[in-house]
This record gives sequence, C-alpha cells and structure tokens, in this order.
Amino acid sequence: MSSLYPIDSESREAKDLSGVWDFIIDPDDRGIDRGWHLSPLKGATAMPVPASYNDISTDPAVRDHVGDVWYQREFFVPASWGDSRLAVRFGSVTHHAEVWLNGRRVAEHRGGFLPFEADISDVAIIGASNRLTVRVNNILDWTTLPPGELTYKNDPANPSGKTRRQTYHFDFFNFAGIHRPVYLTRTPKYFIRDISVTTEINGRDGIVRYETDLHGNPDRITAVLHDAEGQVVAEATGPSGGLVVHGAKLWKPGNAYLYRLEVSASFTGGQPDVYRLPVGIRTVRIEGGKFLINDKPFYFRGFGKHEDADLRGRGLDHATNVRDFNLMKWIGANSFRTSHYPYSEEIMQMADREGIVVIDEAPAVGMNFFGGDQAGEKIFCEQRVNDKTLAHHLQVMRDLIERDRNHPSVVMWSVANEASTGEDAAVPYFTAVAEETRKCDPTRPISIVTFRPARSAKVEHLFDVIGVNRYKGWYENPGDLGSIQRDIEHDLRELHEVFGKPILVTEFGADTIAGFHQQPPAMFSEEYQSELISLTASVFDRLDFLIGEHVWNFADFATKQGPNRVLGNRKGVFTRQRQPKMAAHTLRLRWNNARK
Ligand code: GCB
Repeated sequence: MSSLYPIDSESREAKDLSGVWDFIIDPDDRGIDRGWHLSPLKGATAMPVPASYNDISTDPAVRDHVGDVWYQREFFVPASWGDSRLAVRFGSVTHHAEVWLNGRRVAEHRGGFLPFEADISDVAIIGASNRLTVRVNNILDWTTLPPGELTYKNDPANPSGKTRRQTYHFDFFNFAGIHRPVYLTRTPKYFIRDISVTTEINGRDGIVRYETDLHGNPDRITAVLHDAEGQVVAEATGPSGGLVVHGAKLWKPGNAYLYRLEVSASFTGGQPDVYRLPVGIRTVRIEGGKFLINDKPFYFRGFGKHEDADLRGRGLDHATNVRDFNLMKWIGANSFRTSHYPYSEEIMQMADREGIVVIDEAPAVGMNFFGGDQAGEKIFCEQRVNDKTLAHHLQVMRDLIERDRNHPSVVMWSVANEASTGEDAAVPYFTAVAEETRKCDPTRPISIVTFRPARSAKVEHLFDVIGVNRYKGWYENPGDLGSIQRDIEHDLRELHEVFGKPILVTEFGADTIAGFHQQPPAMFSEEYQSELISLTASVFDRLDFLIGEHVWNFADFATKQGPNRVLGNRKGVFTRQRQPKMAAHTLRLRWNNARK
C-alpha cells in the first residue's frame, strides 16, 4: 500500500473515476453466491460516487439497509499505459469493501475512513474497457471501529422470519458507501512508495528531514525543496536526509506557508519516478502546561465537526468543505477536531493550505453504553471490546498516522471519544493504544476525549492532553443557565488537579432549531444556545491550564432516529446548509476579540 495521495507528475497519472456508477442493494448478502462480481449488475440503479447511498434514494429500504450493497462501473485503460504499475485507489469505503476487476478479486479492506488500493497491473486489460465491482458492507460489530451491535427482530414479512437491526452507541447516522474519490493510477514499475517528512526549527533556519520508501533498486534519489514561488531553497541526495532552509518561512496557524518537496528516483532497469509533496515547517510540543506551536502558546478555538451534508451524507463535497473553511475563518476559529473519525485527505490538504489546526481522531467512538438499557454492563470484556478490537484499533492508528503524518495542520492524535474509561480493563487497552501511537509518531502529542468525572477516569493520565466533553445546562441541569458557570469551573479545576495536564474542552453546546426564539431563553431556542456558550466560555478565560475550547458542533448533522433528535443533532452553530445561527455571531465577537 502506498499512502501517498494520487497525483499527476511527469512519471505519474491519476484518473478520477468519480461519477454515476451502477448500484444495487443485496437484501440477503448473497451477491457472491449469485456471481454478481463476475458480470454486469442486473437491475442496477444510478448512484453517485463519491457519496453516501443512504439519502440518494427515496426508499427507506436503501436508507436503512443493513448488510451488502454493490457498486460497479467500467473504465478504459489507455493503450499508452502498458509496462506500468496500475492501481485503483479508494479514498474510503464505509465500512468494509471487497473489490473485483474483470471478475478477479483484487482487494479487501476493513474500516470506513482510510484509503486502500488494489494493484491491478496483472489484471487490467490495457487499451480496453475494464469492469470494476465493489461489494460494500456497513455492518458494525464489536471488532470494528466504530463498534456496534447486530441484533435480530422477529419479522413475519421477511422470508427468514427475522430482520437485522444495527445498533450503535453514538448519535451520528451510520452513513455508508463509496465516500471519497476512486482513482485509477499509473506509476512506473519501480516507484516511490512513500515519503515521510518531519520538520524542526533551529534559530532562523528550518530543517526538513525526509525518508523515502522505494519499490525497486534506486540508482539515484534527489530531494529538492522549492519555496512558494518555485525557487529552489535546499537540495539533498539519498533515500533519506535533511534539508536546511536558511531564514525559513514557518507554517503558522492562520498564516500557512507551504514549501514543495520534489523527490525524484531513478531505478536500475526502469523509468524514473517523481513525486511532489507540500511541506510546512513548524514544531509542536507541550511545555509548562502549554501547547506550543513554533514555541508559541496556542489556544484552540473552534469546533468538533462531522463530514455531513444534505443528500451526499458523508461523501466528499468540495463546495461544502471550502464553505466550511470560509466559515471557520469568518467566525475566528483556528482549529477543529475530526470528530469522530479520520476526514478525507482533501480536507486535510485544505487545512494545510488555510492554516487551520487539526486534532486528528481515530474512529473509536461508541465504546460506551452511557445511561441506556445496558448501563452497568462492561464494555471492555471478552464479548465486547476485546483483543480483536484492540488489534484493529492499533492497525487503524498505524494507518492513520501513515496517511496524515506529513500534514503540518495535524498537531495531535486523538485515540478515542468518550470510551468507558472507568473500567479496569480499559487500562491495558488504552496503554497499548497510547504506546503504539507514540511509537508511530514521536513528534506529536496524543490525547483522548473523555466525558467522565476526573475521579473515575482510569486511563486519561496516559495522554498528554485531556479532551473533555461537558454539557452543563444541557444534559446536566437542563434549562438551568444559572448553574453553568459554577458547575463548569468546579469540574474543570478538578480535572486539572487530578491529572495535572493541559485540558482542552472538546465539546460543549446546546441543540437549537434555527428560527426558534424565546426570551427568557429556553432550550432549543437560539437565545439559549447563545447564552449557554457565552456563560460557559466566560469561565474559560480565567482557567490558565485550559488550552482551548471547541464548541459542539460546527453544523447540524444527521443522526439515527430517536426521541432526543429533531431531524438530527441540532447543536450546530451553523445549520446543515451552512448558514449562521445567532450563536455564530456571539462566537464571532468572542473569538475575534480573543484574549488568550
Ligand atoms: C457527545 C458526543 C457527540 C454527540 C454529543 C451530543 O458527547 O461526543 O458525538 O453528538 O455528545 O450532542 O449528544
């Protein structure tokens, strides 16, 4: 697998296979028995790629389907693409995928938020049409991230007498499908498989260290760093090395500067390969209880987000994404968390370019029963989150870091959101996750997002920054704005006393239906959200150990149906259509006059 994003260069081509594909639901997961991977799908309907399939159709059977669906399309491989390495690369398929080309199985992948590729060099027919078939499965169980549970409901209308039901312990809708671009790529036979970059600052100089991973026997490797105007600022040779940039321009929050690293490799018996990669020079560390970017204290202002929009669900949508960055800048936000799963590579590239800081989160959410029917039962045990889950979690951390380590915008890894960290068995689990994360990336701090009170949180001390989700005046003391300041101050001070680590408020907020007004403020009105945010944030200003505030959520988003959700979670400061609620103006005033 190459974690390098597909690009065009003098030696490479990437053909975007986005478009309208053939699609069919597999009601009883028998597509393979029926040979659907071997021939054109019969009775298929149209489905856009990338997009979630759930909200495209008008049929509830598509929206609520549990199990397999199939996608298919034909593509042409140009005759000039012989004697190359060919691959099909998926940005993400949610949650599990199996891929066939011309009836031959070429890839399988578990996990819905990270890329994978199929090497099709030996299977593709050059100069002809090829048929690509993808089986996509959306089932979550205790071995997947996020985890979920499959249950069966008696259903006389179903020939088997039962219907499958997917339950999960998080609120966002379990969107599924081919969510990110699919590229057909051509590289030389021997090629640059991977490049990793770290940066340091030494006085006025920047140091860019690079390491390459090559497929083939290289004759010569060169690394050339260009500034934003295209001028060469440093050069090196060899598979790894350091480039010194005199008088370096740093990548700063709100003021991003990107260099371009050009790596060229020539190979014995093969064509040369060239890859270009944006590079931001910056450092990140924690010292004296502060989060330092380029040795300056950084205070996180921003949001927990979702990849979520009308119709396309979690499918990549450039218009929504660019609008989101514009809104973040307008409101004075400097950062966001990829709650609750890794976001698209295209979003990470935007963050690099726009100077928005990112906390990069693993899809470990819903490892908790909260107060539901199973309250009191253990999550970390043989039948639930077990060794298999852990092995997958470790793999996801490795893959996430491999994908995102070169992004200057990424300053911290978040390993999980609101896990049941009061359980003894959570300790060895998260010890292993923390160790693996540090091993894969010793350059960035790590964090976990907790909802537990300090005294019953058993794993949080393993992390450098503790993210806390607090819903004072909402889930706690609902409707009581008067209790917020006292409650949040007491709670945050206790967390700091117990752990002695920097605290980041990763969630606080209130559901608000845009257009509902009420004075005195009442829950769900715009006044209530605005007041709740102001009151909570007024406390933050007097807490030195607090390194940031992220409001939940940037925008309203789709959830599973339930009595607590009015067509989704309405805690957005913006509507799902990305227009401001009253609280957006409140936050804009606060953040544009920020004291910290
Ligand atoms: C949380 C979760 C988030 C939910 C939010 C809420 O603590 O981390 O995923 O959407 O609460 O609004 O209930």
